[in-house]
Amino acid sequence: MTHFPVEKIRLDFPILEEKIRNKPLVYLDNAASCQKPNAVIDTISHVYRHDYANVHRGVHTLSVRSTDKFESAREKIRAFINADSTKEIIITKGTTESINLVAQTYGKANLKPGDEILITAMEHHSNIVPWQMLCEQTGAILKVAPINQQGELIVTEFEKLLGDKTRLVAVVHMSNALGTINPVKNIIDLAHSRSIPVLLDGAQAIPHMAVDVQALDCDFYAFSGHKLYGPSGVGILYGKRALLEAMPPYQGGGDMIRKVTFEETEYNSLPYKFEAGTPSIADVIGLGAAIDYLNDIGMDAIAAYEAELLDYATEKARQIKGLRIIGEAAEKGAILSFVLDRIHPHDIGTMLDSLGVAIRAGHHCAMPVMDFYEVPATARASFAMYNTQQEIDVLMNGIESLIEVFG
Ligand code: 7TS
Repeated sequence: MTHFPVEKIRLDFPILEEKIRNKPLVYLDNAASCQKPNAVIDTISHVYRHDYANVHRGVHTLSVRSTDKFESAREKIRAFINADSTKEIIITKGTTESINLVAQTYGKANLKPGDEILITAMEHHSNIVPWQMLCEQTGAILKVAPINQQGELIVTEFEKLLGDKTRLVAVVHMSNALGTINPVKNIIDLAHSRSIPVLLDGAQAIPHMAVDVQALDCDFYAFSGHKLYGPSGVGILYGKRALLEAMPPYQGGGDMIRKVTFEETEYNSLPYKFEAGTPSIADVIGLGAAIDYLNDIGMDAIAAYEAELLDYATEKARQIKGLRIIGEAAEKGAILSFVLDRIHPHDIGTMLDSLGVAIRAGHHCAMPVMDFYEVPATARASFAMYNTQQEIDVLMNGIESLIEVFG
């Protein structure tokens, strides 16, 4: 293993000291949500103890202070994904809300009956259902690009589905059910050569790799704070400024207006046009602290360490008879989905919990992926930068003893 200060990092995450059923916690459910470092917990606590007031409203000291911290977090988020301007950083509740926002604003304004939206067969429900709802509202048609048995997008088929009627491509950057990292630059170039905008669902990619929205040239990028070592209840929609300027607002209310009369309302400028109501102030500032923390470690170092963890886990898993890995893409992030002969994933999850190991068992909000592999569910171990090889050993030993008893 290359040197990565994992032991030092672990000390920053107080929950990792918890005992679960009298065993040390082995937390391998990071794709669902990851744990929070002291830097984030303390920042949020500090805001409520010292800085808290509503933002963008008051002239009083606390309101100015919380507004400054809130807007400085927006700038940290901008820099983290290398967006051109903070006007392009819309604060939402999470990936789900970010995608719904695009569907209900850009989508409703631009789609006519017969127009097409192109997604892939490995999407999370939150990058399927908002488009289905939009199709119901507009008469547009949802097209789905297929995947192969390794769990990779078949790019030639994807390209064939890009047609005269395609108005938007919406693709997951890294799949939560399979771990597949999609060739998003290639996808974007193919779509742009036909002047079709591309939304990337970055919920899983963002904690595992450096993301540069300008280098990718994506039109929209959606992610959640809680999968990025930050708080839940806050997420981001990045959008290219020209697109966001042209889009109608999402929700109406305070903060998103410049002038209101009963006859007419003038909307606020970007990014506030899309941010109706009081945001999750302390959590946004907490997300800024998560980004500072990650920048100190370095996203490239994190990606390299997690790649080693995944290789180690994959190699161990391949040695277990009766274990089938679901998702073996050549480009893969730190997610290991698997099934065992004759043992239901929920039983795997329950049994591993008795050993202190937290994994997720289920359809992972990607039911079409389960249908494709003809499994009702999978067990999924998903790794974060604070996981270790020793923890993977605990997982694999647990699986082996489970097979011995029930297999
Ligand atoms: N897109 C992907 C690829 C995801 O993995 C998730 C959440 C979402 C969108 C939605 O994010 P949210 O923060 O708005 O809920 N994925 C998972 C998961 O794999 N297990 O629990 C949540």
